[in-house]
Amino acid sequence: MIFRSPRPATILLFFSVACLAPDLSLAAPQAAPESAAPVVTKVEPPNWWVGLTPDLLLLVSGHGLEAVKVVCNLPDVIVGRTQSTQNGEYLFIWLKFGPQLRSGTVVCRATTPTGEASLELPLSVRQPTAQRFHGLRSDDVIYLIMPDRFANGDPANDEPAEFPGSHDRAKPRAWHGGDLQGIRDHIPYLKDLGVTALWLTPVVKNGSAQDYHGYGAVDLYAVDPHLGSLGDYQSLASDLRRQRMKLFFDAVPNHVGPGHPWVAKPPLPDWFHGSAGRHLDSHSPVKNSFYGQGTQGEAKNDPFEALADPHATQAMRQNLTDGWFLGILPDLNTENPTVAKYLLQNSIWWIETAGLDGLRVDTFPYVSRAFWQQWHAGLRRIYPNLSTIGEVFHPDPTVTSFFAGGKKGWDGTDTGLSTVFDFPMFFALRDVLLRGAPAGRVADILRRDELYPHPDWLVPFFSNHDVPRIVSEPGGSPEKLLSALALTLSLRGIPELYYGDEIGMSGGADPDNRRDFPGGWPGDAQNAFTQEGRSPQQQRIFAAAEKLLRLRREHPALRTGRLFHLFSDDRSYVFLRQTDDERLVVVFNNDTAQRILAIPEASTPAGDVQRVHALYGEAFASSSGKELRITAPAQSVSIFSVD
Ligand SMILES: [Ca+2]
Ligand SMILES: [Ca+2]
Repeated sequence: MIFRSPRPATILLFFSVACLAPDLSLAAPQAAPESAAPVVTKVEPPNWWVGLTPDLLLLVSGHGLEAVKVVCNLPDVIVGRTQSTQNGEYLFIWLKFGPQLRSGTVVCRATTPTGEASLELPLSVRQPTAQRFHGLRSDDVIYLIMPDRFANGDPANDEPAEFPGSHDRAKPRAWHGGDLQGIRDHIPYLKDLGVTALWLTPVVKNGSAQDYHGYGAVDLYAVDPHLGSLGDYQSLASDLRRQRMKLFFDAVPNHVGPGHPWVAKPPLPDWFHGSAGRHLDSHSPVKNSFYGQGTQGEAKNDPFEALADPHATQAMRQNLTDGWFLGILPDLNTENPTVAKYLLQNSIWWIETAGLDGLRVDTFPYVSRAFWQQWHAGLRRIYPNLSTIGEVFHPDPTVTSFFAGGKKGWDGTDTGLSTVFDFPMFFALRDVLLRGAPAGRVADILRRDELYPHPDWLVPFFSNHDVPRIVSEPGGSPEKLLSALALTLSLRGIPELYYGDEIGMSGGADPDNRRDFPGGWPGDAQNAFTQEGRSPQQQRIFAAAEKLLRLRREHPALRTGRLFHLFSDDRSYVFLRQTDDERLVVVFNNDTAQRILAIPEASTPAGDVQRVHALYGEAFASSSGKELRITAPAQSVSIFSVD
């Protein structure tokens, strides 16, 4: 998660609202009299599965939980040890499962000096796994949705009773009413468009009237009531599965929201890095010019250089990994084994509950690499094919590749992460298209692919929920958007698109880049989910996106072909994708005028061309036998097959 350049007033408002918002679902119990009988208000995780893990850590909330003895009713559920904390407001129970464990409800009784409390843990048989937990493949295209802003399928949940005043479509930082049902209703639209995997920003319960974005969790085991129920989330997942589409969950092990009940009462004294009153700020002292880099360019990034740098001191890294994000978001102490176990179980619970195919992992560099290694090992023991995609918001491939799994870094640690978003390509595309950087910058990013164990798994993109829409950036235009779209869908990797870019939605910096999809709300003046509802401009962009996605499905070279540079300079970049069966040439002209290119074929995979066949775009190309002659319109991308 990134909050781009928030104004101080915004932070203050966010902070104060979040802190003041009561969490009614888990109202902190009032201090109980010494003699009061123990009470259980919550058990995390709320349920589990037979045969999934050999043991389980329960975090029980309530009061008077000064257990002296905990006994469970099933012989194959063994209480290993227990720990009562916060004057009996939490009770940790370490359970071990025997080999004969069967489904059913475990009932455990905690005896305390003042009485007895019982808690239940339903254990179920796992759903068949064959159609679940598939992970990403090269034929996938990811579509990012902010559920509050996509479609309102259920107006009844727009303003849940426990969040009065939270819904107002006129306010860009309020909840707008989009929900999981709205996404379910538009699966046919997404299927027809040609995307195959949905990444939703966090659906977990958030605590403040401004947390429509989902990154301020107050309950890691609940769906936010604005979005629907856990059942709605499971239904969305199974609807997608029926369409052979995939679902990615946005995991945030780095932090919770300021309104989480843990902040006032941590389950352990070192549950967080620091406390609400005393903590580091994620803002690092290496920002700006430590490495001799200026702050030129519009796009900003976080200073992760120190993490990838074997010569950096602990002091240079500590703010990043242990600081509270922006000084606001409570940073979980992922070095504490109990916290780490809680977070691993939480991820397993969501994956198992919904049959997820993968996780998009927020603020990846802000968590210690040792944690990631352990977390991934725990996930892969159960889900060997699951994909994880890390957010490493940085333009330098030497930094982003440091966090990709499959190799050890200077610290001897392999994070286990499947892949990362291709932020260096994002920065390059924006700089080339909007800020006059040489077109060859695209090739310059690609030449560093050797740094990644799996460059073919990189996730190229040109837009997401943390950056202005490309059409609304200075220098932006529908033509620049179309170039970005065509490049993202024809470069190597598994591309990601941001909802609304397929119709050229506009929007500046957060939260303006999160406008409601037109037609997602009953009574909207326009319905861009349908062809008749789209303006000619929207339809032109939509048709291009649909066609590019279809070409990607029809031509394996666009998905898995080897990529060769054919030509690159300040204004143009031409590359070839090749499989055993086909060769495709992609021509990107960033010039403001038409351009004629003559590209030598000798000693390139573009040699021996007999025929050139246009697949996409308005360029004209032919082969003389010695060179490809291409006439490329101003600001365009075109694709040819050659044989
Ligand atoms: Ca709704
Ligand atoms: Ca952290």
